[in-house]
Amino acid sequence: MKQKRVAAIHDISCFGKCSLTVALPIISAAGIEVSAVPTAVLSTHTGGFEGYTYRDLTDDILPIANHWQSLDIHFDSIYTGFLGSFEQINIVSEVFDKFKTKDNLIVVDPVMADNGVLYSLFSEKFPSAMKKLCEKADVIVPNITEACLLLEEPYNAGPYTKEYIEALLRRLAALGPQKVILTGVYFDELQLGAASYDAELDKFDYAFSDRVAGYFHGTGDVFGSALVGAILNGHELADSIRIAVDYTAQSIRRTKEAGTDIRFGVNFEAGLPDYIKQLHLS
Ligand code: PXL
Repeated sequence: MKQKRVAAIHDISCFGKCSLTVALPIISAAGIEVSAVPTAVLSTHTGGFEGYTYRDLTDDILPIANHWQSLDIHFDSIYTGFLGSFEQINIVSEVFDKFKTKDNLIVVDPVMADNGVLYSLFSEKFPSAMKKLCEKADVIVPNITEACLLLEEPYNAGPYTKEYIEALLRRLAALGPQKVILTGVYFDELQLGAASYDAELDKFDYAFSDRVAGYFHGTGDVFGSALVGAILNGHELADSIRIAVDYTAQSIRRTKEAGTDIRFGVNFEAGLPDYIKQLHLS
């Protein structure tokens, strides 16, 4: 069987386990080749550390893509996450145009906010640019805060109802993507998880896990990467969100039990053998 290949377009936060340092190991463990486009190099991610370095690599993105195009390299998926500026969003949109085919998957995680708050790095106008990028995607993976920003509506802290979640999913799909996966979904205080909508099948699915109290950094990227690995291995959306929710929740539980600083990221590494098993790769 031909090995699948993903282009992962994210920053490298050298310390703190998120973006490329999460996407590379998880998607590789799923048996998929990962080509990396680093959009910036930071000493740490921006979630709770002071004085981090930030080297912008915006000017390198198109030359990398152009070189790959000259080599006739194709991708089964392009997976984007944290993008640092409007210019990067526009350039990534151009990269989509270069590599989109009728059967590959553009996956956009519109990383920009959480818990009702836009990350401090971004201006109020950033969500409308991210919305344009989402319109070009086949799959989007927002959390509820990002979903509300994309739909230009006030944040709702929850707990949610099925009607609310399904209305959000339908409206997000109406922006363009055929598949929408919403994270941070909960109907009561006991469980937390994800909901998905496949517009072509008009089908909703849910996956939950017991809630672990606290906020753990990088979990959106762990979830997104595990999801990309599952989808590209041919799993249905319902199965893919269950695999990604279980893997992320286990990573959080392990980290909580170890008492690790929540800024340092979660221990996703110890769960890789089980993730591979869930994908039926071993
Ligand atoms: O995990 C999302 C993320 C990725 N990259 C950087 C970040 C964040 C979230 O804060 O700061 C640099």
